Amino acid sequence: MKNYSIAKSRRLRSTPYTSRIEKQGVTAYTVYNHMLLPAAFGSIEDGYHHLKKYVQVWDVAAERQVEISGKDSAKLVQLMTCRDLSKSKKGRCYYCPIVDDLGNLVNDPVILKIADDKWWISIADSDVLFYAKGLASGYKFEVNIIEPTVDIIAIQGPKSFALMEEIFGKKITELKFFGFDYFDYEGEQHLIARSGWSKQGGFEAYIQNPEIGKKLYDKLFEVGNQYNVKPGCPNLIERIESALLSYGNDFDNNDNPFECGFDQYVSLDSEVEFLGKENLKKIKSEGALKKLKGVKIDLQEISLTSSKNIYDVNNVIIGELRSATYSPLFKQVIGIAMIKKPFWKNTQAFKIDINGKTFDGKVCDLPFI
Ligand code: THG
Repeated sequence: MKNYSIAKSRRLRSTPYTSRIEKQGVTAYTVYNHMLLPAAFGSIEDGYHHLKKYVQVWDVAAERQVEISGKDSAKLVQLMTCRDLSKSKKGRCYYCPIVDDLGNLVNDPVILKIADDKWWISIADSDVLFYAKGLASGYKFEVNIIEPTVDIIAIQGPKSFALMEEIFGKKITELKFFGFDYFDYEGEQHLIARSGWSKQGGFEAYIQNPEIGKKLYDKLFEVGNQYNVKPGCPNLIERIESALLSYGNDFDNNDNPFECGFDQYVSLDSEVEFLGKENLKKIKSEGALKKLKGVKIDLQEISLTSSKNIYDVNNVIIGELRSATYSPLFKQVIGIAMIKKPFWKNTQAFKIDINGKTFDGKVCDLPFI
């Protein structure tokens, strides 16, 4: 397949770290929230093995924040998510499906409760800012909605703990998963969470001062040298093996939370008010008609740029493959597919056509590991 370069412009926003990752050898970008998100530094498989063993520093500034503050901020944030946030605490992150009035998914952000009247919605790739502004206007909420200057650096991998402790001190190792606190660097306080889009452990530093951000970026490489630190990015292989879902790839606004396995984040029995609640109750009682599942295919490589139908032995379409990669762990192609009822059982065999050849596959549970 021929590859094309991406034409940069003001609209396709750079990050404070772009010049650094380009010096370090970024080889592919994707676009995320109208911003450059690195997609590869050479071989994705090499990056995968390195991420599982050492530590990587990622420019994930494209995980933009939608800041909602003011008297009605808690009401507006709750209106947008089906997860009950009534008992949420300051200093905690919450993985929250954002849904529309039909109960379909709009985004799957991490929501940070900064204060009782201030929230950061750390969004996946869709325009939550405008969704929030439209709702605030329609409901006449007293809120202020902005995209603040926040450019996240993720520090991921098993050696991230030692590296971060050296820079920020022992206190950072006491952070619980999905907790955050403030840490001093260059005379300013920085919000750092124990989170990130890998299952290899790590942190995300929400940097509000780009100049200090660049200094921290360089410092991570200076101190990280002894831990074999490398520049990296969300890794396709690692995230599929771990079943970290990607809005726009694995699911979108045509899917609801039950179809995507988000059942634990849908609080239908709570008192809280959110959009789509009645529709979600109806969908739940009727049962989902399709579900995201894992698949394993007898194939050694794949490059997926759109969804691909999969068929049973009678050539009936039973679903579509939405993300896929070769997995060094399973030594075959694995993927995430939306499978129709009643074909989503784990023994289901299927066929898929790739470049004019037919390959066999099997449906399995998510996550793979
Ligand atoms: N970090 C931050 N913002 C983000 C992402 C991130 N915004 C976009 C995107 N990633 C949002 N999607 C996800 C998906 C999964 C997780 C985080 C963000 C995740 N899930 C854990 C899991 O599945 O095990 C924990 C979920 C939980 O139980 O609460 O980490 O990565 N800042």
